[in-house]
Amino acid sequence: TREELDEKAKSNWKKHMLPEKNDTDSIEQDIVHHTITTLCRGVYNIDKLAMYQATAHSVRDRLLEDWNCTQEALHKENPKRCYYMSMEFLIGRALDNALNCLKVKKNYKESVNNLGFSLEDLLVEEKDAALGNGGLGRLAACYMDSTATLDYPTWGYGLRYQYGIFKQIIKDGYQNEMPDYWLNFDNPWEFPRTDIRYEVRFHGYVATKMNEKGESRMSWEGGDKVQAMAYDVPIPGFDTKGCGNIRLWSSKPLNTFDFDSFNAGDYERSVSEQTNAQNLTSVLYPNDNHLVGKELRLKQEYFFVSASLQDIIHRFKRAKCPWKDFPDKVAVQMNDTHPTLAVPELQRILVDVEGLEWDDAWDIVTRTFAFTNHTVLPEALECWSVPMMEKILPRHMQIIYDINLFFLQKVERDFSPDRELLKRISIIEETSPQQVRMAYLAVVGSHTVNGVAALHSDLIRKNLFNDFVKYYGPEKFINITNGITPRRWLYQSNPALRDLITKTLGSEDWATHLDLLQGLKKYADDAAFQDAWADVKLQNKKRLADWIKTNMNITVNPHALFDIQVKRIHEYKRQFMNILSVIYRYKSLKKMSAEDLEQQVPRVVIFGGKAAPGYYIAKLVIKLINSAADVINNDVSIKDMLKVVFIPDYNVSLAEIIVPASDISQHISTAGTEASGTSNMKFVLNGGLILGTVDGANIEICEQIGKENIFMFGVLADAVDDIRHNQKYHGLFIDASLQVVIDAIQGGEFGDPSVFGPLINTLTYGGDYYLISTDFKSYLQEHTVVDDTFRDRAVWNKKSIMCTAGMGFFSSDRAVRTYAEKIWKLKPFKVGV
Ligand code: H53
Repeated sequence: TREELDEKAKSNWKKHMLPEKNDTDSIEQDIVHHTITTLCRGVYNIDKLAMYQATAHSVRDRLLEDWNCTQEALHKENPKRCYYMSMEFLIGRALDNALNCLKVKKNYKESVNNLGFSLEDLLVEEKDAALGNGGLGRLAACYMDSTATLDYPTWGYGLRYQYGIFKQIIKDGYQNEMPDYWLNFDNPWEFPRTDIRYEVRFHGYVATKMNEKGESRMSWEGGDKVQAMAYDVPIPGFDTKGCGNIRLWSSKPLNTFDFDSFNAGDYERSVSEQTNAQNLTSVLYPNDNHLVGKELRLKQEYFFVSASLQDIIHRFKRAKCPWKDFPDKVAVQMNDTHPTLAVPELQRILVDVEGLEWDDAWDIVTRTFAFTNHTVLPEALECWSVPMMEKILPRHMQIIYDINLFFLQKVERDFSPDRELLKRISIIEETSPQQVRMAYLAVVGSHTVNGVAALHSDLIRKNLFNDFVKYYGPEKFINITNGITPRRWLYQSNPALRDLITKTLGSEDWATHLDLLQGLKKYADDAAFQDAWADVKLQNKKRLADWIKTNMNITVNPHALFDIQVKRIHEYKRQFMNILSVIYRYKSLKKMSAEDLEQQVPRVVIFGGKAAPGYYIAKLVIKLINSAADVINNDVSIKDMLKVVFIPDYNVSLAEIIVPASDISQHISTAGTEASGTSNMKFVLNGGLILGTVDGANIEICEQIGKENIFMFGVLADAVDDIRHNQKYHGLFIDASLQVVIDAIQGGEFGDPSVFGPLINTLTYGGDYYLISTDFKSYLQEHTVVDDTFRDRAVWNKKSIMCTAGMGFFSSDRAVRTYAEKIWKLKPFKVGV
């Protein structure tokens, strides 16, 4: 280590540790240097991809400088740190973001030009880092951006999947999945740490052993071991010398060889076991808000927490602090229940390995962890079968039983001996086989539990965790409404609006102090400003229209109303209701006289999103959208008054083009089902209006921007249970407008109706769990209000400006600051000042 070097050597190091220069000449030199040395290429065979790689490497050099500077300072000062544990990080592309953060984009543009390329062309060469499914993973990425920007000493921990979320291909209107082998070309944004490796055990048995103090301790022995190797992904902060990090674990076979198999002449077997070990982190499970209780997934979860905790403890031990100080040095945020095994794992390490007493260990555990709940959907709540846990993690299962026993004893003693209550609140569900309720384990193992929007936090306090609220008291259950990073979701993705805002407000400070957008309000009625604002929107719609033309060969009119719903395809998000309303509109247009048709507001309805590969109904929704699009887009009689586009393979980099182009975006989940939603925030930040239900963060967006600037409809969350109950006992009421649409589908207007039978059945025979028939009429009415409002462009433009102006609250900077103050008890740690 550096401490061991002599003074002369140290000064030699210092002499050569010079900061990178950011003038165009130095940048060009660096790009050429990387072309030759890193890529082994030259001017004779450079192409766009290679040029992107060389450029990315030169930017990475600049980032790593900040990375090292930050980590060195942290190492020396050893402040309290936070670790954000998440099975998903949906980061997207890194180059543009890094250039903006480092404030070197302008010079890079020029340098790349001087070398015969265009920076815009290079940016699209980068593959998305798509290590996530949807909202949960993207939220983690936004939070990492904010912790870095605000200089909070925070690291993300996750898994380095070799296959990220699948590529979606649409064939005959159906979704097909293709693997996303995103590491095929070298990935300049990760740094392999070949020296940082930990062993992770599975299976085996529990034995009793004497520890050094002569006490009897349980010990987890035998089984199979896999190695976790670290890859670091630097996370630049915006306009700060500080640089954050996400450490991703990749499974590798142990270097030891299975000599038993080898001696038995079974060379193939010993190699295949090594391959199995490697496969552990191969693939991201492609389900969003839905648990598929696969053994490999459970192993991934344990592998992830085991490696991360070993790493955290290794760092903690360097400072030689006593164990009781652990929670003063370490805060761990569990992003949903996926990392919950960290609770019994830390307890195991403290008791079995470190020799602490159970109660002392448990005190440390519960002062360390906090838990974010992101869903109330029953199918998304993780429950693992006890027999599977016993097989894979025998010692953890014992510990979970003990945690549960001590917890129930306390509840019984201090609160209530009610058997029913004890059964309800138990971490173990007495089904056959028994199940471990991971959300309950997370609550019991954490000091603070938070929901992700006001309504959602209320609902979990009232329903999912109600017994826990009564037992622990309400203080433990707080709300922190989600946020998004304004850097990626406005500064980077909407340069035209960025420049207009900056010019109007007189500085770029809004990018780190989003409340400053309030300053736009005073221009909301200014005609010239409205025109400039509308012009930006039109440019962005043209950019999207061009993308659609180039990639899908569909022509859309950029002056039409762009109506967008992009998100995972899920029944609760009700893309089905959207396409049903589109069909209704189509049928209405077809009935109109030529004069009436002329008077309509032309619409382009855009969908995008992936369905989990095993989610049959969601895949039928995609098929229906595409079948309807086929008919509608080719019907000349409606004179281009309606177009339908399903954009394939929706991902972060597509979102960056789609979001700035909306007039309306739809967030129409059944009330009480969408915990927060975050794309709603992105659209409104970019001056798009919302058509939405009274659900998730829509409600708070409405409060912030004013109810006159949002289109809301539908029943409220607290009515949903009664409506479902009534439907069950009295049957559904299908409105005439909905019946028209069902008849059209069943009559074969959009192809073979038998294909859509199961989908229609979810409404008619299936009980309409997501209340489409209940909300359909008010949904159609609100669509009419949208059309009427759009006709008056001055009114619309004002609303659009007020939308952006009111979005300060939804910055992920605000969210992260609240986490740091209320949960992590963390202070910013500024370097290089
Ligand atoms: O998390 C987002 C929320 C959104 C919620 C989503 C989510 C997942 O993407 C996956 C699992 C899960 O439990 C929740 O559905 O409403 O905005 C971030 O909090």
